Amino acid sequence: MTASDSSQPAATVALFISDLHLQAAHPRTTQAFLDFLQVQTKRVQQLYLLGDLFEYWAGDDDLETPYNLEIAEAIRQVGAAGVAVFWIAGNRDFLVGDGFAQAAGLTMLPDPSVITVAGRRLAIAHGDAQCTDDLAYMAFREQVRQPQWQAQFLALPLAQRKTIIAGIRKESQEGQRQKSMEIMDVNAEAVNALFDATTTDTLIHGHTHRPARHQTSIDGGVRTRYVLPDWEYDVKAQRGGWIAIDAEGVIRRFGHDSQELLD
Ligand code: LP5
Ligand code: MN
Repeated sequence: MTASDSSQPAATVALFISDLHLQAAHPRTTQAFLDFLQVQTKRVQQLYLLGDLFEYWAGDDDLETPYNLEIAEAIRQVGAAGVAVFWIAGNRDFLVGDGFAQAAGLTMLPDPSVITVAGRRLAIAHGDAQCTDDLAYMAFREQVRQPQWQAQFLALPLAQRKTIIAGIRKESQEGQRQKSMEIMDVNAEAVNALFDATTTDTLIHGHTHRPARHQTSIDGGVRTRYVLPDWEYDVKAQRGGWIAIDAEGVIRRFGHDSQELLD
């Protein structure tokens, strides 16, 4: 009997999560993440963290905060158990550097990256770079992604960096109230440009907090864009979940309650 004849789904090979926005003030979300690592990563080969794992990252010297060290250590244990862990930075945690990567035992990847899982070639990204209609954000991103600018910021005392980040978060939240949902979503042309540049027809990304599977017909085929959910377990209407690829290359979406989302 071949695997496809079996009534059991094929084994999960790779898992994808993003936008957990982990912070000590959200203990249930933190616990949901730790449970996910314990339960779901058993027997998988790869775990992909696609950005905004942390509420914010002020620099690798913030590993002195016990909470951050606990998260890094939990990820390191997944790697030590034989899972290859990969990281794409989000707009909240792009200041993660080699210090954190080493503490968490993970490999940092560029945004976007092309990977092959179960013989299936696909692109992965955080998703913020495709929000090209959000001109204020694009200008902000352009500035803060410059290495020279980051070096200057990282030279400031940690406490001062955290104060500045708190100010930007406030600006960001206030700014988003003025922005339409369309402006804060990915731009279709930017997504197509990513598909063209990577010569892929499947993309997994986060950032927009609008979990979905979008299919678009193009000449000679279909392009599929999977969007990951953000995680929030410290509220009544909980959110969360992940994407899994099995040994046959089948992609599945799961919700905050670990139930498969059928669409
Ligand atoms: O994060 P999210 O999803 O809420 O919103 C994003 C965009 N906002 C951001 C900002 C981050 O939330 C906060 C940065 C985290 C830490 C980074 C490390 C250190 C950087 C140091 C910089 C000095 O990414 C938001 C998008 C939204 O996604 C949807 O795509 O709209 O974009 C913005 O809000 C950008 C604003 O439009 C422009 C930002 C103005 C910043 C003004 C600086 C004020 C300084 C105050 C200092 C006290
Ligand atoms: Mn984001």
